[in-house]
Amino acid sequence: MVERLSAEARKSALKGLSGWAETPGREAIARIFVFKDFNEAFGFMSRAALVAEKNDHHPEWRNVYKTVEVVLATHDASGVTARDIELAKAMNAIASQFG
Ligand code: HBI
Repeated sequence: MVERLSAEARKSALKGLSGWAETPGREAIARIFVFKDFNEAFGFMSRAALVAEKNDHHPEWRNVYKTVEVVLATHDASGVTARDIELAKAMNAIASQFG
């Protein structure tokens, strides 16, 4: 079972996660990605989905046209864990491949 990060650990992990922030009122982290168009947004989601499946750790996300809103938390730990930080880093890397 992966360990829930303390508030302090969450804050320091976020320092290395460009664009991500804690969600108010819930132990989770979130980012809004904006792409050129739907095609790129969905391409991002397709690649991120494969990483999520490989890691058995899945995002809570919403796509409206070229925007993808992502919230990451570890349900099993009722908070943010290293798995969320890892997936956020992977998502940032995938997003950086798009224009
Ligand atoms: N994804 N975000 C998230 N949090 C989880 O606790 C989780 C998951 N994907 C699969 C998963 N847990 C499995 O290990 C089962 O616990 C559902």
